[in-house]
Amino acid sequence: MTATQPALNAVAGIPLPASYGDRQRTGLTAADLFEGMAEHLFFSLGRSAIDASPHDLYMALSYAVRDRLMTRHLASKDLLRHQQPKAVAYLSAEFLIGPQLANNLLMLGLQNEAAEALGRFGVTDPEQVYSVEEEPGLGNGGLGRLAACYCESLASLELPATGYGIRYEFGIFDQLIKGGWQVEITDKWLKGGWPWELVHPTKAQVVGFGGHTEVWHDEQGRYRVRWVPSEVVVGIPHDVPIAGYRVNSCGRLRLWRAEATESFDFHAFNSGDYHGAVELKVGCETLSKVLYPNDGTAGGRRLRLMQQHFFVSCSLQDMLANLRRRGIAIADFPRHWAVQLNDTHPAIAVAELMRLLVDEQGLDWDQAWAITNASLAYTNHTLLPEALECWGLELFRSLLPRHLELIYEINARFLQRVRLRHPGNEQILRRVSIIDESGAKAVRMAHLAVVGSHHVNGVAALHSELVQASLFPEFAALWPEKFTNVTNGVTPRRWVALANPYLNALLSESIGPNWPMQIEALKQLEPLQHDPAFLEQWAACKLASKRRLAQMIDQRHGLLVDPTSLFDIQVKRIHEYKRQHLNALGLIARYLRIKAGETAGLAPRTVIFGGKAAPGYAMAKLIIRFINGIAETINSDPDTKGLLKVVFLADFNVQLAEKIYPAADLSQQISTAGLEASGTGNMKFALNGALTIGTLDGANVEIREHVGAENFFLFGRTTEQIASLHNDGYRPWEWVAASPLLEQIFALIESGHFSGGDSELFKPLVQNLVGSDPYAVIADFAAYLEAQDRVDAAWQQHNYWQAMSLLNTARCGFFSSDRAVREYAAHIWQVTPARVEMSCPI
Ligand code: NBG
Repeated sequence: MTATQPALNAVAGIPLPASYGDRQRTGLTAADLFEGMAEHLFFSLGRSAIDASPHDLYMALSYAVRDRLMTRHLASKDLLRHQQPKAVAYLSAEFLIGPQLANNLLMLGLQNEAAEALGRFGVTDPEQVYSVEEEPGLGNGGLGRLAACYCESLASLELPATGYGIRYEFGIFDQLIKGGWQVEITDKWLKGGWPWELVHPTKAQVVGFGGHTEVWHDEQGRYRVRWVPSEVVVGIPHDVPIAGYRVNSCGRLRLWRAEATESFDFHAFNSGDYHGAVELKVGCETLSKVLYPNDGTAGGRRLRLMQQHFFVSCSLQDMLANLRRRGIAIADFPRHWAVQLNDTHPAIAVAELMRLLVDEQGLDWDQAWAITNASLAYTNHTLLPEALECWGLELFRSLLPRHLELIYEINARFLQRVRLRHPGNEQILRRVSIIDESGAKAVRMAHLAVVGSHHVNGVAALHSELVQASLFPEFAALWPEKFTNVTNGVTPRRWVALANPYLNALLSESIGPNWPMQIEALKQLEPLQHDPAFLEQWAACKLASKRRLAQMIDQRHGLLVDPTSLFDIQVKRIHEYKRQHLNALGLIARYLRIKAGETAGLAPRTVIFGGKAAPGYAMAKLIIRFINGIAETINSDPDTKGLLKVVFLADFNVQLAEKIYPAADLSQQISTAGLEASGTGNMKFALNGALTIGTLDGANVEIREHVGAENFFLFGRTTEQIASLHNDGYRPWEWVAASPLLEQIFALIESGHFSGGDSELFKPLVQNLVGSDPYAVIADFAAYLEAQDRVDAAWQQHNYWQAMSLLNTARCGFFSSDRAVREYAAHIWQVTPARVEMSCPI
């Protein structure tokens, strides 16, 4: 061991403290990493190098990388302590952070060194080691992945931040496809050990539930309320360091795990009740057991509300404790913490922060409200009514009696304001009230979030307009300055530099290696659209990604696909509004055309689907079965050979996504206009050079504006047209009767052609489409086919397609999460970068 450190790492440009640790722990050469791995294999894992499995090597390398993050992690903490900059607290019930090892190597600039170190253990392809990592599936889809991209950008931009969430023991289920159906398997992501977290039992927080409230009077005779919960749970923080791209600082994810206060009830045990003795412990600990699927069902509602209060309370108490430790006055809370509520899941923060300030800290109401309001901001991620959380009053009262009292008070004061503005207008009061009294009484969490926050934003320009115009019109009229937009973004590090090594190499060579942090540099690609030699290189990158995906499809599904065919991809959660079934009907139309021999002008295609359906969402699961039925028929029909293949890739997750986005020629973003808040997959595809076939929905609108209408395949009704379609009495069966093609398609489905002769199987789907079609699949069908014809025609002109592809990448820098996070920082959070220039203390 040596005590000396290189003052500056040649690879990443990161200075390290000379006095700190040893080479195996902090050195950044391949030899240092190798030694670090060897040390961890031996001392941390108890393995000898001779019989180390890929998993052992993964663990050893991960520990070695984590060591290198530790200096940055501690330096960042130190900076917070001494410089006291304002920091972001990003509260989110979901964080879909994906595999950590390869990403952290990229962030630290250690990819080549790690490959070399692994080589010395006999590993020829590092991917063999990276791919054994179990990713923490602590999210359902876009919302959780967005939170992860934002944490990464915050770290890369050196904006001090903590992502606060829940350490679910079981994340989103693993998806198998059996007999064409989705089968859900428990996600045991922790089973092999997860090396990326640091447990801090001394920073535990206690959270109450149930019980009652009591009134008392303090020494000054002031009226005070105390909550006496009937149950308490302990939250133990598990910290995941979030590396920034080639910087000295490090962000942090703080995930709470629930534990019983007394892990064992000795009284019950002594009386012979062993089961009873552990029951409470088991009950409390189910709190952080499992991530809820976003299916909007009543199941587990109580537990879900408990989860929300649990992580919000732990996090707010943690922030207060942090101020206390640093000697900062409570009144300065908003100057030190910008608390962002990621959708309504953490909206209970409005009441909990009030409770902590009024009941526990003894602040008066107005002061507490000013602090709460100046600290919290809320992002809305959906307009779908089923996803706007409401909690039945009785459930709420039984779990959070004090919070309900506070919400009543907040509501009374708010409604008084509205009353003054709209004298005598009871209707408005009913519409905006935090308590919904239209049916069984319920707490509207979105209203609570809007009232308690200083800013409310939607996640794409169109979505933010709709948030103001249709979701919260009365609130927007009352507080126009509160409402704003921040269009989503995705990190170009994970989604291009890491996921697409071919494109990364080409970009670094043509526009310079700094493009991942200077995304505007992508614009420099534009003139290259006229350079045929460059377009060949561009096409070669795409082909390499397609080959890689084709190999994966073969390995996973035993299906051979042609990498030179057009890869036409739709990957996202399965939901009717996202209209995977529109894509599926389009496939049947294409199939019929092939069967009729009308193949002139058709581009050979591989159509790929991926995505999970919520376990309780029967129609979404039937759509998966439908796609698989179509795939089986088409793939086994010799007439389709060389023209069409259909693949449903099981278990879409971050790891798989990294292989999929770079391989797409065409990205399907075909939701019913007005229903997709933003979409972020659409951005990942476009940044990787896929062309979009899409509706004017969510961020598609802005993608089209950026890449140019001529480089985007637009189709379908606008939000207004969809609204008038329904207002005018939409009768899809008449549309079907008027279209020989649709009639033929439905007849074929009903004949059992895609279900082994079973004419019943898809009936619910057919009836839904022909009988009501709430998502206007039938109404947009002809336009969709016409747009697909334009795709076929464009594909025939190789260079024209490649130039369009290049322009998609060149013009999508706007969709970097760095831009989005900078907007939040400047307009909502008022936070500025805090640079770690030098060493951290030992
Ligand atoms: C989702 C929207 C997407 C959006 C992501 C991230 C929820 C509730 N909403 O359109 O459906 O891209 O949030 O903002 O998951």
